[in-house]
Amino acid sequence: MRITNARVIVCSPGRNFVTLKIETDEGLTGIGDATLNGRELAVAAYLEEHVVPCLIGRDAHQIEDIWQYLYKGAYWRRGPVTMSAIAAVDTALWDIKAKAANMPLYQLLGGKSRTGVMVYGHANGTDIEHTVDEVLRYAEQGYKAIRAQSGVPGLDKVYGIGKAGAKVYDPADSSLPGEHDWSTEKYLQFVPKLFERVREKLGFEHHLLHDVHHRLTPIEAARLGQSLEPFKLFWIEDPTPAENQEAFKLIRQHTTTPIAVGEIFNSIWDCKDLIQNQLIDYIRTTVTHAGGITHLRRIADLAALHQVRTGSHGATDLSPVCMGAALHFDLWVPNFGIQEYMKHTEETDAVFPHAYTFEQGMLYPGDVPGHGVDIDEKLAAKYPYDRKYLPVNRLQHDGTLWNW
Ligand code: CS2
Ligand code: MG
Repeated sequence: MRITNARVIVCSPGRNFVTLKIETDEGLTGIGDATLNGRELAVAAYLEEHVVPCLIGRDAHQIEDIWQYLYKGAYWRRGPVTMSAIAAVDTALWDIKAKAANMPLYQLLGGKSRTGVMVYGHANGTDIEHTVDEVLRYAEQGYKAIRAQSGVPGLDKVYGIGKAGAKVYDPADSSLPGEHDWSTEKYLQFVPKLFERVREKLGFEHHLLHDVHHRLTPIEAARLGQSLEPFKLFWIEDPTPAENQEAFKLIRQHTTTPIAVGEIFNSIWDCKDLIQNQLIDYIRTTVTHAGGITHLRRIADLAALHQVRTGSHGATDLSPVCMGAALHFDLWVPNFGIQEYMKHTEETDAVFPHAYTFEQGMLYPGDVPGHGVDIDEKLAAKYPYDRKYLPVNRLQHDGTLWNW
């Protein structure tokens, strides 16, 4: 089966998405997500200018060879742009192979290891009581695991909290990078109070999660982890930037609160030391940003050796194509932990019709051949690209640029 054509489709049904569609001489097509929030067109150009010409005429069945060809063949290995582009090709080819086999993708990976995929939803509130209400609302909807983020007293804008009245939190909301302010002192004082109150109202039946979004130093993260121990969190996420993997040793020496890292990683090399030294408990790399199903599988297998489980990033800036592929992966992967799930808008769901469904805190990928997600190209064409940036973060007391 030969690849005859590959096209990049950029659309913005509420937010920007980059999709690669591969066509074959047997009439089978497959799609992959290549969305890199805030830098979308870099990946679109990488695909159009440098990858697509190399795909035409290749055997669509040779997924591994094509992966190696694009990875080693670029010479310039790794990086989010390269790896998102490779991921889109890889995901589209797995989609095609599964359609050719007339099977849902999870069957090709090795079949089901579980009945469904446990997901966590996002409860975001402007203050403690608002956040508690949101957590309870998610619990009522059947979620077994809930991430809680709250506005911090004295801080104007923080990660996870949308504009007043916004139904869904979307950080990439302005035509130039927006500015948030930050105070580690205010945050560290506040977060234990938040989780104390959430546990008081919710009890201990549900899993609770929290995203620190790279804002603390290792010793501050250690202190946060320690202060949250009574509230038995499922994880704290990205407690400190992870370019320096060694930094996590210090956090580990001080706390038993589980740690999750990886949404901005793009290869096994970014997580190798964290995994091998058991410095984290969950690896959050995605199909889209970490080289597709082929590479994610390699990361998960390394993680399994060290009892690290998966917890893939699933924010709405990853398209439904990523979510569909991730769910097949999650259903199979032996060391599955949890999957992040934020509902896409109705506009996005209409552009990307999909087979996955939600019920009682679980997602199910469905049983149609392939990964079960399609793109309505006519509808997509009605939503042209709309440049948007992620925010930056500055220290409140003197304006120093901090980690967002
Ligand atoms: C986040 C994301 O979902 C998460 O855990 O950290 O919301 C992240 O900020 C965005 O995906 C950035 O594009
Ligand atoms: Mg995160």
